[in-house]
Formats: sequence, C-alpha cells, structure tokens
Amino acid sequence: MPISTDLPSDPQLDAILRRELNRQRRKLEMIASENFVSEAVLSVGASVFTNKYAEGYPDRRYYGGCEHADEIELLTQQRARKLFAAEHVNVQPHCGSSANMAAFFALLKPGDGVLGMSLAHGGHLTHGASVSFSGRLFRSSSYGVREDTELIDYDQVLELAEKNKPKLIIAGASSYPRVIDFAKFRQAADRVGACLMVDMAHFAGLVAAGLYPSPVPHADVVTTTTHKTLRGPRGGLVLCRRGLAKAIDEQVFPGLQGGPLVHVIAAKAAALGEALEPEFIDYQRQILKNTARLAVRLTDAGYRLVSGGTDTHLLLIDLRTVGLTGQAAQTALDKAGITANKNAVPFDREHFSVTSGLRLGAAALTTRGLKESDMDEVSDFIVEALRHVGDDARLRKIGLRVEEFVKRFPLYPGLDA
Ligand code: DSN
Repeated sequence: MPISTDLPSDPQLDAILRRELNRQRRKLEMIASENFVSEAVLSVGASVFTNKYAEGYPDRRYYGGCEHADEIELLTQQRARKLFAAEHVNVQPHCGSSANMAAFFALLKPGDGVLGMSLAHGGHLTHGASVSFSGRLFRSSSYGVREDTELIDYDQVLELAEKNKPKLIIAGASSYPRVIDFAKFRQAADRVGACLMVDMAHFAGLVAAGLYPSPVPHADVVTTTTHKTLRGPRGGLVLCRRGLAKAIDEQVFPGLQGGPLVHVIAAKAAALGEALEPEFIDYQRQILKNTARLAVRLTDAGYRLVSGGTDTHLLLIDLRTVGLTGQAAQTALDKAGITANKNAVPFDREHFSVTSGLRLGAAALTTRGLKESDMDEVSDFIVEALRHVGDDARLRKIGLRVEEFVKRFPLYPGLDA
C-alpha cells in the first residue's frame, strides 16, 4: 500500500506523524467513537482525489474534469444504499454534524420545534443542545432516561411530543449502551405529525452487520458518521426516502458545504466495500462479545455500569460509587496507556468538564484483533489503574505493561515509525 509516515523533506512534520503513529500503536484505544481504518481506507483517503474540486453531484458538476469523481461518488452511493437498504444517500457530508444540519434544514424552518435526547443523558450536541446550531436556531426540548432503569423514557418522549408538538423527533445517542426502540419513536412522531430522524453514528457498523435493528424502515432520515463502528474515514452520510432526496441534497450542497472531499468519499467507498464483505459481520460480532466481556469483568470488579450493562460496542461506568470523577479516571488511564473519555452519567451532578462517568468502547481494540480473553487482561489494566488514581509511578508501570501487551496486536505493521 502506498502509505507512509516518511516525510524527509519536512522533519518537523515527519516527527509529529511518527509520534502519533507510535501513540496509536502503544496505547489501548478505548474511545467508543474511534476506530482504526484498514490500510486500504487509509491509502485511498490519501489519494490523488484530494486535488479535485467537484462541487455539485454526479453529472451535474460545476467544474470540468469530474468524470472520475463522478464514478467514485456513484460507487460510494451504490454501496451505501446496498449496505443499509436505503432508497437514497448523500455521501458528501464532511462530518456527522453537517449530516445532521442538512437533515434539520431539509425538514425544518428556523424556530420549528425539535425533540432529541438530552446531552446530559447520552444524546449528542446536534440533537438540540443550546450551544449547537440545533438548539440555537430551533426550539428544542429533550427527553432522557428513567432514573430507575436508565433506559430511554419512551413515555416521556410521547408526553413531550404531545406537549411541545415538535416538527422533528431525533433518536440516537453518543453514550447510550442499549438498543433503541425505533418503532416507539415512529409511533410518537406519527402521533403528532412529526418527522423522525435517527442518528445512528455510533452503531452504524452494527446495523450494517444486522446485529442492531435498522432505523431505515422507521425513519424519514437516517444520519451517520463513517468513522466509528463503521470503520471508515472521518465523514458523514445522510440516508433518506426517495421523496426527500432533493431536499437533502440541496441542503448538503449548496446549502451547507462547498466542494465535497472526493478523497474522503473514495475512502468511504473503500470502507463500505469492506462492510459489505461477510468478514465484517464477524468483526461486529466480536465487538459485541468483547464489550460484553468487559462489562462482566468490570461489574465483577465492583464497578456499576449505567443501565446495568450493554447491548452495544460501548459501556458507561458510573464512578460515583467508587468516589472518582470521570476526569480523574481519564487522566489516570491515560498515564496507564489507556485512552478513553470522561462522560456524564444520567443525573450527574458534576460539571460536564469533570463528570462522574467513564465511557469505554471496544471497536478499535477489536480491529486490532483482541478477543474476549484479551479483554480480561484489558479489564485488569483498567481496574488496577482506577485503583491507583494519583499514584503516577504505579500508573507508569501499568503503561509499560500495556505497551508490551499491545505489541501482540500489531497496528499498520507496514508503516515505519
Ligand atoms: N464525538 C462523538 C463521540 O465521541 O461520541 C460524537 O460525535
């Protein structure tokens, strides 16, 4: 594969690239929204398509020389439609946020009501949070999880829908470890004549593999990023019914974006091609097994998991019962060679920059080849680090053992660091 970290003409940049490759190799990557793309995806994402302007859509471009950009975009669309059984797809969004924005602008006018999952209970910024376009330009309200079960409060969804009459209901989350009941959201939307958007960014890979219910039959619009469980390049997609195709496309371009990133669209095609292979189902199955194993081990070690466990690629530890904050846990794990993120737990009293939770995901480690028994060792590292928060010497020693451990799972062996 023609990928390289070699940049002898620019030693300063060369050194940073090597340091990042080494960081990725030496640490346990457990941020639930991250993954490692294949060498093919990496290589295509760095291809000559980075040179090409292609504003518009296939056969309707504003510049000349787009014949191969057209081929790439059509191929990517075809693969995405096939993978998710969708009528229409727009593959141009640069990220999940712009995919969501396109959906909002296609379905709503500024000032219209939206109902999304509260950020504090696991939702995403773009689902109506006051600091994002979704809460600034639209009249947003939010549902959450029940305090007793920590599962989505579907009665509250219905109640708020009836009370606030939103034009759009949003399902999907960033730190919800359980399966979402899309049919219930559809019922709520139908009850008040709202559209339903599902942001499946976190679990798109599981949906593609048939291991998580597909939102496509239920939702008017489905958005996703391509770089989480789907294991593609950083970017977004919007899937929708044929009747909304024009409205969505017009919002992505020229509504929000200029020239599409054709090299990233090409890398999306590569990733979607991989996701259509039978091995991808095995990969997603292994993610679920690995996360489930981690959940059992952490629970056995005395940690409380939000909702009592997980059905997906992620879990959320409630650290209040062990007297730690998310920030302290994240810092300790980092020193021990484990990369994860602090995360609010439902009904958290800590500031969002501190939090009481730790979110862990298994998608990236599964890509590296870890199986359930390896997750036992990972869990032991995590537990030891969390028991020695503040003891930097001990954390550094754990970090050295982590470094030895991960050598068993080579990452991009063809690259020099
Ligand atoms: N930042 C992503 C996550 O970590 O879940 C969501 O966009």
